[in-house]
Amino acid sequence: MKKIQIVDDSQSNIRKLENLLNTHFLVTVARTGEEAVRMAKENVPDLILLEVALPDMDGFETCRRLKAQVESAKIPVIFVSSLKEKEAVIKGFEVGGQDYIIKPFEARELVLRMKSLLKQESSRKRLEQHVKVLEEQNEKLKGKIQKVDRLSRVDFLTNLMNRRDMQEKIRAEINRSIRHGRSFTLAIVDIDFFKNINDTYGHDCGDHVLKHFVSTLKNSVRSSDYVSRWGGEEFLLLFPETKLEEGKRACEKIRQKINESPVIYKGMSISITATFGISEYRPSVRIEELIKAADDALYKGKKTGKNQVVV
Ligand code: GH3
Ligand code: MG
Ligand code: MG
Ligand code: MG
Repeated sequence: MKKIQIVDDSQSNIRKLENLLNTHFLVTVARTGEEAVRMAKENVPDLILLEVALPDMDGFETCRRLKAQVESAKIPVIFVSSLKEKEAVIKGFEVGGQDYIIKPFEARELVLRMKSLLKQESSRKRLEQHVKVLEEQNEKLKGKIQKVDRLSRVDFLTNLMNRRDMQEKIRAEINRSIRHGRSFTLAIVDIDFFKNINDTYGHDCGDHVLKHFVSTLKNSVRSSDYVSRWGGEEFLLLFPETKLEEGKRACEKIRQKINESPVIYKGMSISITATFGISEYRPSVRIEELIKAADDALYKGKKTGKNQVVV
């Protein structure tokens, strides 16, 4: 049953309305404007029948307050008043009323107007609910998309950014260099004789070595540098705003650190080395050329003894 709040201080009016509405609605009564505002907040009726002439504040002021209070802001208000001047009717709508009925009113007309407003209000609430559900679904989807996006950028074994994400990073770095006229350096690092490790100690050990290698890499670069898994046992390092010589020094430091930190696996100590190929970004060089230059340097390093940094 819909809840109707009558706001009136005349006992005969109240009785008349109650008799008319009691069978179809749950009726409550407020006798002053103040009481109406308080009851609407606590009870939240579906519709308010508001007399304009009230003992404390008039119905217009009461309506203003009802509309300014969150709990009652959306409750439809029908003014029921003996004021039949146009100005009064206009004011009723201006303060936020949904309808205005002039006394003496036709009982059937009042009930029909009430039903029409209640129906509108029900559809509005349904729509509001629907929008809420859609918004919630939207939020969930956004979360899922973010997760998928993250998964598509992160390497599962090492938690590093993967090749795809690094390629975007390099492109962004190229654009930054073009804007600011600064260069940057990248290096491709490849673990030496890694196949031997897998063949000798097994694939799990290989995985363990990769993770250890990655933590050495991450601990050796600056927080502004980027480390990615480029392929199986190949990693691409990006040094923003770094010239070739500086990048070379950084790689040399990392190379030594790798050399000096053997991997412990099941009580065994396994020494590893890595070869670095580096290239510096130069204006108007394309990403493919930049990466190929590092790759060529790496190849040269592998051909000429490994465990070195080659430009
Ligand atoms: P080089 O010194 O010339 O770099 O030789 P290499 O043996 O390191 O390189 P090669 O390219 O011949 O072999 C790389 C091996 O890395 C082959 C592949 O099975 C292994 N590998 C690639 N990804 C993974 C991985 O995720 N885990 C393990 N355990 N091995 C991997
Ligand atoms: Mg190889
Ligand atoms: Mg290798
Ligand atoms: Mg390789």
